[in-house]
Amino acid sequence: MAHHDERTFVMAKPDAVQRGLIGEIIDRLEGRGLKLAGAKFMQIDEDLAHQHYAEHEDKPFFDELVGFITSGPVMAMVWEGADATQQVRRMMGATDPKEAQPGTIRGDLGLDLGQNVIHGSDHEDPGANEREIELFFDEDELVDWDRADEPWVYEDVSH
Ligand code: D4T
Repeated sequence: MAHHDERTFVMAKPDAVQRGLIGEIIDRLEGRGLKLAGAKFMQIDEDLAHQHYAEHEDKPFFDELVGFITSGPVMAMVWEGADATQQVRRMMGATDPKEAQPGTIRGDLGLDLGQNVIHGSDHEDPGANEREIELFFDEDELVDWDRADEPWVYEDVSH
């Protein structure tokens, strides 16, 4: 099962929460066959926002970014599955929803770069998924379980 247990950090951003899109986001990831390993409905404070977006500290949009991500509650989640990090990024679509393909989460649900619905760990940044999970979750907040339909998602899991 080892190759099915990659974990990635996903967040329904404040715009998604305010627009009632938490369920739709979960629905898409769950329907794909990914497994929810942790979830936390929470308010991000200034300090956590700075840590999460540390790589953007010098960018002109940094203050706006921190203001947005702390502007209301978010749904922080950990999802698990084969190639989970890259597959979630593909499902999210391009960073700017105006450029994101129809069929992707941002391409179907957003129109503005500054309010782009969802965050997922960058698969091109090695270790980003584990770093972000650690930033938002204690290990004992993550649940290790088997989804009943795993044999129907992965052909090498026996029935
Ligand atoms: P996140 O990190 O939110 O999942 O988005 P991406 O990984 O797809 O994109 P990113 O790190 O390059 O950007 C982080 C975040 O900043 C916002 N943003 C970005 C912005 O408001 N103005 C900008 O010019 C850019 C490039 C959108 C996502």
